[in-house]
Amino acid sequence: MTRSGRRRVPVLLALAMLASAAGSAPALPARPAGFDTPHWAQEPSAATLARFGERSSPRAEQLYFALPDRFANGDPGNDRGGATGDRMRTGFDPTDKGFYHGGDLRGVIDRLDYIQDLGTTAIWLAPIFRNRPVQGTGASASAGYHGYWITDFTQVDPHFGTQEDLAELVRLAHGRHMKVFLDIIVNHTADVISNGDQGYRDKTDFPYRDANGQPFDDSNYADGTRGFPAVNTRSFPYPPAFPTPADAQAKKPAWLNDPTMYHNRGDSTFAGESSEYGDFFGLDDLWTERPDVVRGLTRIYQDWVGRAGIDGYRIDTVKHVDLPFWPQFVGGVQQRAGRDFFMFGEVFSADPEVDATYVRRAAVPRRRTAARTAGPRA
Ligand SMILES: [Ca+2]
Ligand SMILES: [Ca+2]
Ligand SMILES: [Ca+2]
Repeated sequence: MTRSGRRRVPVLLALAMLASAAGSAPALPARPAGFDTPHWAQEPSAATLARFGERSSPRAEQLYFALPDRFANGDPGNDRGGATGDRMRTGFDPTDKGFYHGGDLRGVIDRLDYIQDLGTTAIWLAPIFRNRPVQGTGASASAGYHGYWITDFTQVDPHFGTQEDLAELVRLAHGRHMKVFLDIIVNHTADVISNGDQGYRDKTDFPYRDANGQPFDDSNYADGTRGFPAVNTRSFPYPPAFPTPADAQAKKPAWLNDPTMYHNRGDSTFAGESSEYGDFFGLDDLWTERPDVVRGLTRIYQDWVGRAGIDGYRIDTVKHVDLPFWPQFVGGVQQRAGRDFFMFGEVFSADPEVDATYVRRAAVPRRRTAARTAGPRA
């Protein structure tokens, strides 16, 4: 996800790297079963990490990133996503780069020859889950054509087609020995909740409060081993609210409509604590330290493994989620999908030490087959 919902070229970190010792880092939840043992005796230098990242493998994938809305329009019948009315309702306006242009999964299916001829071995689909069609008003209005403003995590967005279209795409790609990865988001949902944001409010000056009004530090519970305090809408620095009654039912699964499942601290300044706790330009930032949120998100993406037959996930905005979330999430998805289910993620940074943290300490898996040829084993 990028600012204002418009994509810049992301710095992508393939998390399919090897793990190292956590060193003196704070305790994290247990790594999923089978996670690799350390390969470095001590913390590797930035130069060592960078050299490792440059290695290539004959078994590496060549990914093609497809933004379905902008790739090809295979079915003009779904251009308005089943809605009627003007572009503020349908999101469709091919004359405006901030709105839907009509591309869909059928368009990707129809052009698999083209994609494969580029040398592609794996297709990375931008998020295909149902989005809020339009956010903002007036000149700042823009549509969810990019897919990063999800309201319903259980459905394919009707602008892009159906779950059957997705399954067909996966089946046909597999028939050509190409894999399909879905782009997923756990950091935030669409911007539905409003909280009177007047700037980020930090945990020191505005601690969370339990249902009895006692302050507590949520990070003490993030590894999932302790019961999370009872909270209510008065627990937050900004009391969350729904602008309309319809907004209170806008999301699926239903637990996402509980406003206490979000951080509610105002917009991120993209620095310090707010990088993990702040809203990404108003996008409702999930309380990923909370066990109910960890379980709910894990369940969502466990379910998609079975529904679509996909090969893995590309994970958005990894850097904006607390580290203890990841081993729990990864372990849960792999429990459903198997240990070879591949995941990689976006960490918007050019610093290899920052990037590597998410591989080495967050326990996002590598693929064993690739590591046999690419790993820095002595
Ligand atoms: Ca279409
Ligand atoms: Ca976050
Ligand atoms: Ca919001």
